[in-house]
Amino acid sequence: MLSSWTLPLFLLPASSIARDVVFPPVSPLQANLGGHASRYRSPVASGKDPLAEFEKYSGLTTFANLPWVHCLSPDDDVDKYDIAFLGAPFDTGTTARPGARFGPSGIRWGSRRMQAAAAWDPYTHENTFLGWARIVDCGDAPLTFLDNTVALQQLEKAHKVVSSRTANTTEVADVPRIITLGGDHTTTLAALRSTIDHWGPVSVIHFDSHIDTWDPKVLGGGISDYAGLNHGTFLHIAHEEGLILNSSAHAGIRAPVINKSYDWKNDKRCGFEIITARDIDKIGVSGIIDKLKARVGDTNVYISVDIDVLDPAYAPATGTAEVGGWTTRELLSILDGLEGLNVIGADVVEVAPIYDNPGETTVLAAGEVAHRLMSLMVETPVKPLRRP
Ligand SMILES: [Mn+2]
Repeated sequence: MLSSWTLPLFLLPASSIARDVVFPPVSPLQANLGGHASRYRSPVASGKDPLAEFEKYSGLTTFANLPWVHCLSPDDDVDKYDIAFLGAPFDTGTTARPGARFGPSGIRWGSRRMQAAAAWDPYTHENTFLGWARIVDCGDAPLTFLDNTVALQQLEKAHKVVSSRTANTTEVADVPRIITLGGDHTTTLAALRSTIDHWGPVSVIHFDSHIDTWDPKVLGGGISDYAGLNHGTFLHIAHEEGLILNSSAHAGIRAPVINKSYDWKNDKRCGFEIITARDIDKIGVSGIIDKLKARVGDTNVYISVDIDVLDPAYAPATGTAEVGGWTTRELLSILDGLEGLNVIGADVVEVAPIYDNPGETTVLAAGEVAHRLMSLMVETPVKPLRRP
C-alpha cells in the first residue's frame, strides 16, 4: 500500500491523510485476499466491491454471512435465489425447557466464521457456496408467540411464499429449497405442509433422540386439540395429513417412550424405521449411512435435525436433552454420507441458545449441521413434481 508520506499531502483526498482505513471496515481475512478476492468471490457477491461489501464480522449477522433477501416481500420482484435459509422463532410447542425461539439468531451467530470466500472443504475439496446455487438468508418468519395455531399458519404461509418464487438458476432447479433454522420441532410440520405442494409426500430422515410420533392422545394428554399439536406429536400429525411416506427413518433414538408397546407400534404405523443411538457402536457411521440410504431409496427426502440427537456434551443448549447421544463429528459424517439423496427441504431445530456455554458449543454445531444440509442440496439438484 502506498504510504501517504511519499506524496505531497495536498494531492491526496482528505480521507486518506491520517490512516489507511476504509469504511465500512472489512475483516482482516477479507482484506488479505487482496487481488485474489475476485477469484474467490461467490455468485452471491459478484459485481460487488469487496472492500465495501464483504461482511464477515460486520453488518448484520446472516447465516454464513450470506446476503439477506426480503423473500417475504409482497413484491414479485425480489432478488432470486435457489436455496434459502429461513428462521422460525417459535418455542411454545415444547414440553420441557423453552428457549428455541432464539434458535435462529443463535445458529446464525454460530455460523459467523463461515463465508463463501473461504469455505473449501478439507474432505471433498469442494466449496458448495460457490456452486451453481445462489444461496441467501431470508431472515425470520413473523410468528405470533401467543397462539400456536396462528403461528404455524404464519410459518406455513412463509414457506409457501419463499418456495413459490421462481428459482435463480432455472436450468438446474425450478423451485427454491428451504433450510429452516428452528424453532422447536413443531415448526417442521409447517415446512412439510408446504413441501407437499411442489414435491409431494416425502420420506423424512429424522435425526432426534425422541421419536416425535406420539399420538396426541398420549403426549398432551388429550386435553385439547390445541395441546395435542406439539414438538413430540408433529410427525404423527404429518402422517395423518398424508405429508410423509412410509419409507421414513429416525436416527439417534435413545429417549424412553410413554407406553410399553403402543408408542412403538404407532411409530411404525406412521412410516418410521428406528436407528438407535447405540446402533453406531455396532454398525458404525457407514452402517448408519447405508441403512438410511436403503430406507429412503430414490424418494424425495426431507432431513430434520433435532440438535438433541447429539449428546448434551456436544449440544447442551436444547430443550429436552438426553444423555448417551452421538458426537458432532459422527453426525456430520453421517450427513455428508447422505450425498446423492433427493433432499427437497431440511431443518435444524430445538437449539435454545440460553443454555449454551461460553464456548458456544451448541450453536457452532448447529451452524455446521445447517452448512452440511445446504451442501447436500447443492450436490443434488431436484426437479419438483409441480412448478410454482
Ligand atoms: Mn424432536
